[in-house]
Amino acid sequence: MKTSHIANDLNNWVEEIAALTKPDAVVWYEGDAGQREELTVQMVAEGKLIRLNPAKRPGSFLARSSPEDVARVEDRTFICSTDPADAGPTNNWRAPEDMRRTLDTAFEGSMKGRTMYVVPFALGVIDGPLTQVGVEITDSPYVVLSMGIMARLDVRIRSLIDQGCPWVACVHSVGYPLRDAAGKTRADVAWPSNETKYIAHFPEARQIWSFGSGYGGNALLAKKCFALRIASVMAREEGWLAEHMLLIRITSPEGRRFHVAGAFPSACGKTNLAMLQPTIPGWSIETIGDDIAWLKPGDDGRLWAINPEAGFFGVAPGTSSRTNPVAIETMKSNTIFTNVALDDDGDVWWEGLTDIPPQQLTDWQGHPWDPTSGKPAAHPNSRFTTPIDQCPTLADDIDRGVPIDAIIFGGRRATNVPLVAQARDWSHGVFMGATVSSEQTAAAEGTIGDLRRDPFAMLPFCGYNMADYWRHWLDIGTLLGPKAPAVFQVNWFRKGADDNYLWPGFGENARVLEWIVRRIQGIVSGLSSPLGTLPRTDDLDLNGLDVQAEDLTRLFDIDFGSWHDEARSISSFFDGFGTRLPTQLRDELLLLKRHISGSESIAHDLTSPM
Ligand code: OXD
Ligand code: MN
Repeated sequence: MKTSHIANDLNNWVEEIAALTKPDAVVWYEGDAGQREELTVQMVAEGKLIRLNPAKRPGSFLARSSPEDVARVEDRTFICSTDPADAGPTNNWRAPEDMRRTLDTAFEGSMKGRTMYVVPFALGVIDGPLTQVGVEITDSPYVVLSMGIMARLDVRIRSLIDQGCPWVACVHSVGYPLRDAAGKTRADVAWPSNETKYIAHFPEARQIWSFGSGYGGNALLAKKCFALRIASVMAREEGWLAEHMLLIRITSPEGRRFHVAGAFPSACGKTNLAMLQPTIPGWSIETIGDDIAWLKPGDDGRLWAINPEAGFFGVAPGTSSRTNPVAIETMKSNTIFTNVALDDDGDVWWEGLTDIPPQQLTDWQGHPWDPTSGKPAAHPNSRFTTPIDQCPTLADDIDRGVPIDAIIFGGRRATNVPLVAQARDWSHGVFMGATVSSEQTAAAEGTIGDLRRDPFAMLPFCGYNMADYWRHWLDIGTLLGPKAPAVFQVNWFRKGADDNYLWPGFGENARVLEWIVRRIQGIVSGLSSPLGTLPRTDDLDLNGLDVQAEDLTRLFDIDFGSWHDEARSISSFFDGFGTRLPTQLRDELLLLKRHISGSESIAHDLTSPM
């Protein structure tokens, strides 16, 4: 068998992958609760899962990964398009034939001594307007259980495929066979993985091959690999958008509903925003999704969106009943925790969950935790994997999608970027998205604190040339015309001279969302600035909020000197895309440069609300 096989017939494909990887058994896993229970019992017996105290955390488990397999591996993530230019300068490209040869060798016998699971899944509800299906083959029971939470498993998917429904073939192996070619056996370990890792995408063949890692972002192939990288390619061809965006419904005190999609780089509080509890009276927020949105122009000319996922794979540290009570409620049961600490009551803990850690803790690697060691008890990228239907703020009536009123771009910026600004128009909005940048966190590699440009929060997730992706966004805007959503940029993370955050964040971010909604309605005016339309401070509801006047000023301050540097950095970032960069984005940059070098005042009143 060769990996170049284009998957058509599901059963043949399963046989071919089994012939390549040589598992001891092949098991179909289609969401049966009894089978799930059996698998957890087996994994507990094998030391691969720890059952948490059922009185405290029913139906929940802790998994501990090997210390080398704790995050996405961007330098081992490949886009294997025929033409390297189609992968573009922001992706690692490998020639498809080279990568297939490499994978043939890596996967040869990689499942010896193991069970190969076949997991058909849907992204979106079966029969939903934007739903796609796929099949993941994996030798990791942890992946099987997690896929059962994150995607929709259903026996009907197999028949859909048999009837000709297109599907994405996803092959995953932890790369730790229990028998080698000579027949020599070795014992299993709690978290098998391989030093060598490949997360390979074949956009033209619509295939994903992942080897060597069990970590969610590398191994739950429905998520980043399919729902973003492969789906972004499908979306461009088919006229829709696959985005790294949360989705929420905001209801105003008058009972009007607004739907907002938001792109934020990894670990910028996206899950918190998706589950935000407004502090301002009369407003409510319902959750639709916390990580990925698929959006498509509808028959009515508006942009409609779904969350293709069925669960949350959230970062645990920092999540508490103060920062995100909804997430805490959601993960009370039926949750798989990975790399968090364990208390002596059989429950979980992580930094930030409580101010004072419990007396006795076992750290994420299974050792007694010494609070004076300076090491965290939970890994900074430790996770909870939990079903979305346990979320108390989950919106109902969303299976057919929701019409999007606003798109928000955010990043983690200590300086320069104001608390909120509205794009002048769609092109300016695409420019805002294309220039999103964030200080690094633990979800990806890189030096923590470094600034990285993360256009549309899609830098590690766009399956094709980023410049073509921007063009696609511009084209979608042209198609939507006046029905296009309004576009905003936000930054909850701006700091003052004393290094403290200027804005309280969390539930108080509803005050910014309120302004956004009032802008959409056209009932508040703004101040035009080189960075877009800023709020007049009088229009922000700051009742009951302890923000000093000078901090408020700093939140919207535009330092022309820093913006000269920022424009230079954007310019060199854009240069990397050569002639594929859409001219509209070059024009936006020129406009920015002109605005910041002009003698105009920083902000001036807009006479009319819009
Ligand atoms: C995630 C990420 O895990 O964006 O959602 O890295
Ligand atoms: Mn994400």
